This record gives sequence, C-alpha cells and structure tokens, in this order.
Amino acid sequence: MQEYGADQIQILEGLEAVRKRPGMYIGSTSERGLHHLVYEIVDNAVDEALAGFCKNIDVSIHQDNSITVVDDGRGIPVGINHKAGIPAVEVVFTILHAGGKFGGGGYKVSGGLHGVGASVVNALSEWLEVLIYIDGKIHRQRYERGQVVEKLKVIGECEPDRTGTTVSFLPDKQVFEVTEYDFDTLKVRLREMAFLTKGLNITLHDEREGIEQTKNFCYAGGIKEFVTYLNRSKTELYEHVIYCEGFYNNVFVEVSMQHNDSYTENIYSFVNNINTPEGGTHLAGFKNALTKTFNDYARKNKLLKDNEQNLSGEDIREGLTAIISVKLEEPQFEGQTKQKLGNSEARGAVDNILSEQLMIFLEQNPAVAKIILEKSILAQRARDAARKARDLTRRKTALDGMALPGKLADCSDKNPENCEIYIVEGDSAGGSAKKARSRSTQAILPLRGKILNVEKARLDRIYGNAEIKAMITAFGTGIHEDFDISKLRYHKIIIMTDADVDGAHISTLLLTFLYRFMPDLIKEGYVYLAQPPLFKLEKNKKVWYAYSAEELNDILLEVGRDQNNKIQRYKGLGEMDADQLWETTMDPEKRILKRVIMNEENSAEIDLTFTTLMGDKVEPRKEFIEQNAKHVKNLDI
Ligand code: 1YM
Repeated sequence: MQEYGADQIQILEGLEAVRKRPGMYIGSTSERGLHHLVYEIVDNAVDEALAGFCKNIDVSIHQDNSITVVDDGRGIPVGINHKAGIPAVEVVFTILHAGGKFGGGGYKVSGGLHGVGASVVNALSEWLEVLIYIDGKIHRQRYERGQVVEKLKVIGECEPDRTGTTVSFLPDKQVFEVTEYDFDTLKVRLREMAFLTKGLNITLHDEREGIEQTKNFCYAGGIKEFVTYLNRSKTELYEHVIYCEGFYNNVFVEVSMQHNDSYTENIYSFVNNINTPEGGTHLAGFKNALTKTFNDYARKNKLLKDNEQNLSGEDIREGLTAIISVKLEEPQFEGQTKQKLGNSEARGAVDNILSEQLMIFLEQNPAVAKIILEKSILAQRARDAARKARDLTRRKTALDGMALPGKLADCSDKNPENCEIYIVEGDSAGGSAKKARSRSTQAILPLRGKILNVEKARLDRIYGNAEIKAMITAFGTGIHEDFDISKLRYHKIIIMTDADVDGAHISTLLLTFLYRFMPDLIKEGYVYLAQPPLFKLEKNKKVWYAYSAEELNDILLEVGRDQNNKIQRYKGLGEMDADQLWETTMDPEKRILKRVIMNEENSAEIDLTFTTLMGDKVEPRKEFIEQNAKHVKNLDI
C-alpha cells in the first residue's frame, strides 16, 4: 500500500471539486462540454506541435463513443516529478492546473475557457488510459473517474524512433447529459486547429457502425488557406491572399485577408488558437492599422483627393474576409463570457506588424490596392446614401411619434415579454392570421412576395426596401449603429411561411436578413419558425393534423387505414381558414414553434452556409444541394 499522504488527499479533493461542479471547469455538461473534453486533450497535442515536436494528430470516435487521441510528439515525461513524488504523467492527469504553462518553453496554448487541462478530462471520464511511447518502450497508466487504478508501467516495446502520446477516455454518463459525439462538431473545430497550425496533419475517424468516415486536415499555408476556404463560395476581388506575420513585444502575430464582392465583413480572431468571438485588443489593433494604412496609401497615391473625406473602417472592410491570430504568454480574457482579449500589448503588436507590412504590400501591388480602394469608395457612397435614407426615416419617426408600418396589425399589450410578431408571407395569409390572432399579444406583419436578398444588395438598397423598413420599424430596435435590443417590442419574432419550396425560400431570405443585420435577435433566442401542419386527416367528422409524414403514419396506425380517411396535404397557409390557422399554428397552447439558435463557435460555418445558399455563385449551391438532397424529408412535388 502506498502511503496516503497530504499530496494524495489534495489530488482527490481537486478532482472531486471538478466532479461536483463540472460546469465551472468545462463550461457545461451538455453536448458542448462533452466535445470540450476532446479539445482539451487535442490542445495538449497541438501545443506539442507548436513546440516543434509533433507532426500528426489522430482522433478517433469509437463504437461506444469513447475517444482516442494519438500524437507523435516527444511523449509526456514518465520520470518522477520530484516535487509531487509521482511520475510527471500522473501529475498531468491528476493535479488540477490553473491553466498556465506546464514549465518547459513555448505557450500553454489552451488558455481561456478551457485551459484546465487533462486532469479535468480524467476527472470526468469513466476511465482514461494513457500510453506513452518513449525510448523504445510503451508505458501505460489507467484511471477511473480521476483515480489511478493502474500504476504507470512498461507494457511492451516499440521501434526505438517511435515517440508520442496516446490518450483514450470514455466520458462519464453520470456527469454528461449527452454522451454521443457529433462528427461534424469535432470536424469543424479540428479543421480550424489545422488552419491555425501551419503544416500540422490532423485526422478524424468515426468508427461507429453505419456512419464510418475519415477526414484529414493539413494546410501548409495555414491561415492563408483558411481565408481561401472561407471565400470559396464567394467571388474574390483579386487573386492574392494578403498575409503578414511577425513578433513584436513578445506577441506573435499572423494576419491573412482577402476581399470578395459581397457586402459583409467576415473577420475571425484567435488568441492562442482559441476563437475570440467578441474580439478585443488584437481586433482593435487590426482595424486601426487597416483604416490608417488604406487612407494613407489612398492620399499618397491620389486615389482620395484632398477635398474628399477619409474612408471609414467599415468602408474598407466591406466584403473583407480576414483571420487574425495572435499567440502570447499570458492571455487575459474579459467580458461576460470571457471571450474578449484584454492584453494591451496585443493591440500594439497587431497594429505595428500589419501597418508596416500592409503598406509594403500595397506599394508592391498597386493593382490590388486600386481594386480594394475602388470598392471602399463605392461602399462609402452607398453608406452616405443609406445614412441619408435612415436620417429621413428617423426624422419622420420623431415627427409622427411611433410611425408603425401601415400593414402591421399591432397587439394591444405593451409589455414586450408578452408580445409576439408573426411575419407572414403574402397578404391573403396575412388576412387569415389577422382574423385568427389573439389581439392582445399577437401582432401580424404581412410581407408582400419575396423580400430583398440582402446577401446580394448594398446598404442603400436594403434600407430603401419597403418590406425591410416595415420590419425594422415594427421591431423597434433600429438598425446598424442605432440597434438597441432593449427597444425590441416583441420577445418572439415568428416567421410563418407556407410549407412548400417558396415558403422555405422566404424563410431563408428573412433569416439571412436577421442574421446579417440583427444577429443579436438570434443570439438572444427571439427568433422562431412557425410550423404549420403538413397534413389534415378527416374521418367520421373528426379531424387530426400531422406535422410530418411520420406523424401522419402514426395517426393512420391508430385510426386504421380505410376509405373513410380523407387526407389533405397542406401547401399554403391560405388553404386554412382563420380557425384552422389558429388551432394548428398560432394557438400558444397547441402550436409548435422552432427556435432559431446559433453557436458562435461556428460563425465561420454559419457565414458559409448563408453565402452558399444566398450568394451569387451557383456552383457551391449546386454542390450543397447534391450533398444534402438525401436529407430532404418533405418534398412537395
Ligand atoms: C494526446 C495528448 O498530451 N501530448 C504531449 C503532452 C506533453 C508533452 C508532449 C511534453 C511537454 C513537455 C516536455 C514540456 C506534456 N507534458 C507535460 C509535462 N497528447 C499530449 N506531448 N515533454 C513532453 O512542455 O516541456 C504536460 S503536457 F508537464 F509533463 F511536461
């Protein structure tokens, strides 16, 4: 028996704390936390790659949803750590680390949200096994729920030049609400890690029966290729991806960017390989350098005349896809969600490196500079026109009090928490909805035909569009720099369209507008899709509604299949009268609403989906349809 000393008691207390409050260490015990376990282990392997010792990382999802991560780095040290009196590898897996470096040079990359390391994964796993290949020997240690059940020992020999670490674990069903891994979630994050670590080869295998697949990611160009990937469904304005890198005040900075012909900016920032959706000092440094350098260049080369005003940052960033990646030793994260970089040295580092290298690039590539500046000047003009249009509506609103759109049938309750607005396709369905609604809490805004596709239009056209203006005024939030979510007049914005192809198109157009111009409405969970029924079944004067083919089948099984069944396939809301519309789609007691949610970790994928579906390139859309046709459930033909 090993002596049960103070050190062991401390270890047990530490890991017990993790099991008691897992959320504090991995954010949540939902699907998100489950996937974070993999990122924790992979982060350690990526650190080893950044230190220059590991070239390949292999991740496998096994049949039972256990995970194996293999790297070919130096192997976690197996010698005794003299301070703790146990092997170093045991320290790594059983002692809680506050997140800092593990000694040794380089960065402990996994700062921020998860940066607590392998011991947390161990504490939250039914079992965890680590194999270390070092000096021609294979070492193994095994743990259960964080506790050592098998001491570190040599279990065999390997080729003398083979080194590395293999970690396998099974997430604890007592801890996690979900224990099934999603291949695509892991795929997105591992691809991102591969982009952020030039040359690192990451492979993901799914061994689960029926869904076996393998994906491999390796990008010699790093974040330069990330930009090409993000722009792949867009039309780029010039061939070059602009790239800068350098060290400044102990901060390593990499920036890559390229403009496309769209009107949205698409900028992702990372600190030690972790996404910072709320930006911070590195992003501020980027924006400052970009605005300053382009204006300086434009003045110097007479692309902006003396009497013309400076281009704004937004003008220059119109249609820009960019990645900013910084690495620094002690990242400080701020803000409510701790996703905003606070270190002031990062601002100066990005600003300096980008300003200097971008100016050189522009001077060496005047044709590219001209294309970007011409687009920026057009953006500036459109923005001026849009501002004038907005000022006009603003003034009008101020004069008329709350000038709500004429077509809006508002509700009488004035407490936004109780209120909902149905955005309804077409005047006729709008009419039925107005009759059907509960007047106190349900407002109806009918839209005529298809709204403008904001993915293909510039600001001035968007703000000039009647249907979009009607939505903005009805919501009450304002838009752009005026946007104020606290002024939202309804806490449910419900998109209600026909259950056919056109209806799906209109929903998508509306979601594109909301995502691009009022993303906070989606982030805060205010946006919903109404679910009108697909079928009505009548039998012996009784009526059933089914919201899917499966549900219809279930009802038929119950009532029996015979000639008395009258089945109607609903295609349009207009085919229902007001009572039916209320009963099936609007009655808060009975209706089904689907809430639209977004996970900010996936903003790059969300952007790509909108560009693919709504942008002007046809080929990516065709590919998307070919790949996804198999998922179509209710095809109306
Ligand atoms: C599949 C997971 O953890 N790889 C890994 C971890 C370490 C090392 C190499 C490593 C680091 C150092 C020196 C150092 C870690 N070692 C430690 C500690 N893959 C995976 N590969 N030698 C080897 O940082 O100096 C923590 S992580 F603390 F033991 F050195």
